[in-house]
Parts: sequence; structure tokens; C-alpha cells
Amino acid sequence: MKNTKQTITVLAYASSCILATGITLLTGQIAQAGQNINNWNISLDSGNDSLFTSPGNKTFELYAMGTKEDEQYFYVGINGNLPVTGLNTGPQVCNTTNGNCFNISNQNIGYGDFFLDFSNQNNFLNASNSHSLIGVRFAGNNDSKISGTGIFDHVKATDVEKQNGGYWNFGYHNQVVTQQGGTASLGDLAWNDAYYAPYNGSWTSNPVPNVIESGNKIGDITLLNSAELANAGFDLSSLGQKGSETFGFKFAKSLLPIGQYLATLILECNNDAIALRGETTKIIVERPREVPEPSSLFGLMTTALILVASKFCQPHQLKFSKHKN
Ligand SMILES: [Ca+2]
Ligand SMILES: [Ca+2]
Ligand SMILES: [Ca+2]
Repeated sequence: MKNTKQTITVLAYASSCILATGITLLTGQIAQAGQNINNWNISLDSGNDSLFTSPGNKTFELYAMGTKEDEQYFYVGINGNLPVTGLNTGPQVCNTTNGNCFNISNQNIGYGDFFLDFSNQNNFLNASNSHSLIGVRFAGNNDSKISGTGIFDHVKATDVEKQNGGYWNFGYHNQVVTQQGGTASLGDLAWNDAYYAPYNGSWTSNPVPNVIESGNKIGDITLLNSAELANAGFDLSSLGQKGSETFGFKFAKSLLPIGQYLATLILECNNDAIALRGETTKIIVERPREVPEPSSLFGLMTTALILVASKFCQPHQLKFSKHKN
């Protein structure tokens, strides 16, 4: 675990933003077009919409997220600067400018849970309140309210930004990003897309949900490292931006509905977030038809000839009838 003094330096900027006042929201927005790479649906996030944790250090920057499906699995790949195990902070992070400190729930700031919304309600809050989300807890040490990793349905989400020295919502986060010269985005969506409508406004209200509050476990996931993802075709080398950490997970595709979805991933501190538009499809793999071996062909022909010959060789039965003279 890192000592507290080091932690103060690392998170100074993030915690200082919590105390900002008199904020006027800006309306600038940007959304990146999704890309298809090796059958991966890639969402490319802004490379400068994470606040500096120290000069030149953007520990929480997310760069890209991708999904892919095959006949058996649904894959998710994530790239950023934060390891899947998060950042160990010690018990508090403090603002080096004003000295205010914030308790960090589990002495670690990490990833929130991964959400899939197939509900067509076009609103993250409504999907959550109606328990319509599918959620994946892949970071086993985060502040999710459910235990263990895995995939869950009938999910309601809740927020943990306050326990992680973070930014309550996207409106607040965008404001500070803009002040620092960055351009916020949510990958495939603009930072203020209507899908996240309750979370784009005042910095003092509506913390955006970023972990699972409740749900029913429907399956296990398999964590994937960068090499395993590379073998599955997750290649970001052509994107022009990439973080130091690449990881992901897969689970049985049969656990998901077929249709359009919107995926959301928000860090515990909301110091970056990314969304992805996608669609699951029925994949039917046609198996190659077996070609009989030459010896088998000979056997079949021989059998056929025997059958034909036996038909012609059947003895004719003569019928006799008695006639009365
Ligand atoms: Ca980013
Ligand atoms: Ca935490
Ligand atoms: Ca972002």
C-alpha cells in the first residue's frame, strides 16, 4: 500500500475539484465514431478527458473499449492507464491546496461495473430504476454492492463517487476537464448525451450510478489479459492512442438478449467514463459437410449394386387358379 503522503500528491487535483464552486456548465460536446477492427466493435474515448492526478500523470484516463461476439462468447476489451485492480490510495486523499481530505472507502479507487442496457428505454436512469440493466462485476475489489465477480441481470445501479474522492456526475466532470483544456466524451456518445440526462447538469446533484446495487447472478465471467485479447483480435495499434493497461473478460453469449444495446463503464471516481453502442446477433456457424472417403464411396456403390441385383433376381411367383369345366 502506498503511504498517505504519496497519495496526497497523486490525487490532489481530483479532490480539489470536489470543492469547486460557482461552476457554469459548458455545452461543448464530442462523440467519436465507432470503429470495426477484426470484428471488434470499438468505442474510442477522448484521450484527454481524465483530470491530472499529478502533473503529467493521468492515471484514470480511458482510451478505448470494444466488444465482440462469436458463436459461443461475448467479449469485452478495455484500454486505459488504470490497472484492473485500481489504484491503492491509503485511507484518505487530500487537497494539497486547501488541505481538505476525503476518506476513500476501501483505500482503493478502481473501476466501476460494466453495464449493458437492452431495454430500449433510452435512458440510463430509467433502465436502472426498472431493474432492466445487465451488469458485470469484473473488478473483484471494487465498491460494487454485490459480492463476487460475474454477470447479473435485473440490475439496479448505484453511485460510489463520493466514497472515492470523485466527480459526482458528467456535468461536473466536463466542467473541470474543460477548465484544464481537455475535451470530454463518452466514447460513442457525447458527454452530455440525453441517455444520461439526469447526470449532465448541476455539479451538486444526481451522482451518476457506476456500480451494481442489486441483481441476480446468471453466470460467471472469465478475465482476459492483454495477450489473450490480442489472440482474440483486440488490436488498438491503428487508433493512435493507447494506455498502458489492456484487459477484459468474456462470458457465455447465450446469457444476453439478441438486439441493440448501450454499454456503460464509469470509474469509481468518475474521472473518466466511456459508452459503446452495439448489437448482438444470432450467429449460426455452418459446419462443413462430410465428404465420404473413397473407400466409403466404394462400399456405398457395392451396397447399391447388391440391392439392385437382388431386386431383379427375385423369383416370379406363378398363380394358379382352378376353373370349373
Ligand atoms: Ca478518456
Ligand atoms: Ca473504492
Ligand atoms: Ca471519457
